Amino acid sequence: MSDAYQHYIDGEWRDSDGDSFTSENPATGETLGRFQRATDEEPDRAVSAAETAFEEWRSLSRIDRAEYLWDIYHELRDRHEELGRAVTRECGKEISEGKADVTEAWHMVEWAAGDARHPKGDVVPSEIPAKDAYMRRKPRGVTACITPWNFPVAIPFWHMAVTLVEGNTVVWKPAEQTPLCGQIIAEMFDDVGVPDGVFNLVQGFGDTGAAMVDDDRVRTVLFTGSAEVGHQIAEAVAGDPSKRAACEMGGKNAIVVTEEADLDIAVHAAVMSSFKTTGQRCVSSERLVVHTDVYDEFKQRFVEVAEEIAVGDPLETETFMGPLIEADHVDKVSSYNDLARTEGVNVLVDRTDLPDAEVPDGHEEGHWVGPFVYEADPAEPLRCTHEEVFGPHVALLEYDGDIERAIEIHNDTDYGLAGAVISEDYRQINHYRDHAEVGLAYGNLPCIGAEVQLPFGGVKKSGNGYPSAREVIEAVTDRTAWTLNNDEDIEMAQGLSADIKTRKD
Ligand code: UN1
Repeated sequence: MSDAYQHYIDGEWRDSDGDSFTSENPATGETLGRFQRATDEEPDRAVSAAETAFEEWRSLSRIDRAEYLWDIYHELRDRHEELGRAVTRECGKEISEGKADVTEAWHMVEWAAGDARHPKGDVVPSEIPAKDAYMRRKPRGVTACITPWNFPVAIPFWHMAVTLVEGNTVVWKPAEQTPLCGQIIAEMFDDVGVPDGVFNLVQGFGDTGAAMVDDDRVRTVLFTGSAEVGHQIAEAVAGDPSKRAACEMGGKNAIVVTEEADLDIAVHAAVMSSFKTTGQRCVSSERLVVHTDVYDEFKQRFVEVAEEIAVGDPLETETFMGPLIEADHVDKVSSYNDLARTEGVNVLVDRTDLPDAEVPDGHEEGHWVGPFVYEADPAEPLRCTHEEVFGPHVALLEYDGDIERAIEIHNDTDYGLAGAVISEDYRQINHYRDHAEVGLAYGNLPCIGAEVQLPFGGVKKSGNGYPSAREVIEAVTDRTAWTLNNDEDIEMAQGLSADIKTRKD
């Protein structure tokens, strides 16, 4: 299968005996590359390589490990334009988003590599003056990283940068929709000469991810993706107390617009949150909870933008929304739009089937879907206002009364990832901050665009892990409470006698 890109295992590019699959540009249908699909053998080999490499890698200093990451950092910066275009071509996000994906990646690498020179652990007091007590961290070992297609460069580095600096080794499976970005990243690791087996790339589908999760030698699983798969992973590791999974899943995120809101900010934040990445961020908002006093004006202004928003070639800087990722996803989003009608909502904008005239030349094979906006009764238990669609499918939910009512609607979902409040009243903002059931909360901002220095992750069904910066350290290391006696005698705390008494005494 020489025409297909290979796996990268133990410092070598390797063929497998499996089938191959292609990566397609979702805006044009153009084939971007052919990739070997892992059989059972590749995850097994990659985990073996990572297990063998672990002892030597963990024995380097954190600073030495981070030097490899600094080289990657420079590659990401030097190749920003080229990589940003690759992201856009492979996953369809408009070009400023493609480039931002790469920027977010180097921010994370910068954080992780810079952190290597920072003090780590705590010096803890002891009741015994001659005892020195410390909290130290040790790497756990082989880490499986399973990442989604919508941030094909940033999220892999959320997972891998800190994990590697902490001394773990990695087996990575990128999403099957974005194997080319995976290939480019693996080439970078190869170029900077990371020791063999420390970083391994296995290209494949869900069966490959499952094989990695089930492998007893894998100590930690980092996963970002759908709630369905995340819950399967959490269940799969639940039976093994030595194994750990940090899973970050989806959301049915909401923005609350109060009666005190600045509507310029409200409309701007809602449009960004609902339509950037064509609604395909786990943090995208699919619900806008708007106070009755400003509802009509907000609705009119939001609908006006949704009608006009530029859907088209994501490589063009004039475009706001690119295509959806794949044909199946068009079916899914369209069926939720149909479901909303069946559930009796009032449709305000329906650009589900983009007219041919709006599809740019040469992009007829793209997976085009425009905004779908409707109003619904927040008191109704509708599926369309409670299930994650992962597309430009947006409900306006009108509320009357105080901020408590808005919060009830906001929290009326199994998920709890991201949300925002738009208001000029600091009491309402503070109430939202304290009562919104989300891991990422924003005031007078969109609910997308988190920065790497903050924890990233949700509550409720949205996940059990924070796969960003500091929190990844918790996931990929074990703590040791280390106590050293500097005296010649043993003295115990809590009044515990250290005298040894024998029958002769
Ligand atoms: C995701 O949608 O899966 O907060 C991640 C943001 C980005 C990451 C989104 N930093 O929008």
